[in-house]
Amino acid sequence: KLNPQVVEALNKQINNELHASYTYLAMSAYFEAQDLPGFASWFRGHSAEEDTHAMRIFDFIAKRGARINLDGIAKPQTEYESPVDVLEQALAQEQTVTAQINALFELAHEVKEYSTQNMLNWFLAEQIEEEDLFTSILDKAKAASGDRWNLLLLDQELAKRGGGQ
Ligand code: OFO
Repeated sequence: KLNPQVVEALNKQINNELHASYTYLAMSAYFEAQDLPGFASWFRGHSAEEDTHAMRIFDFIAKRGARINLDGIAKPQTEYESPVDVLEQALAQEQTVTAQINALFELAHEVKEYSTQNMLNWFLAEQIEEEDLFTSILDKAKAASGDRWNLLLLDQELAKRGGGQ
C-alpha cells in the first residue's frame, strides 16, 4: 500500500502540474492578445504537456490503489509586461516544479517508497529538459526584445516547433 503521506504529496503534485498548465494557458492568451500566434501556440502546446504530467501521477495513484483527490486550481496571472517577462516567469515556474519534484523524491526516499521513486525518475529527467528548453527560449526572447521584427521572426520559429517543444 502507498504511504499516506506520499499519496497526499502526489495529489498535491497533480494540482501543481494543473496549475502550471493553467498558467501556460494564461500565457498563451496573453500572446494571442499581443498578435504573436507562434508564441501563443507554443505555450498552448506546453499547457497540454503539463496536463499529461498531471495524468501520469493520476494514473500512478490509481494503479497503486490509492485515492485521487482533486483540489481547486488557483487563478493564474493574466497580465505580463513583455514576452521576456512571460519567459522569465515560465522559467521560474519550471524551477519551482523541479524543487517540488525534488521534495517529493526526498519524501519517497525517506519512507522507502521505491515504486514512487521510480515513477519520479521520469520527472527528474523531464525537468532537466524543460529548464533547458525555457532557458533557450528566454535567451532568444531577450535577444529579440524591443524589436518587433525580430520578435516576429522568433514567433514564426515557435509556430513551426508547435506542441511546446
Ligand atoms: Fe513543465 O513541468 Fe511538469 O513536471
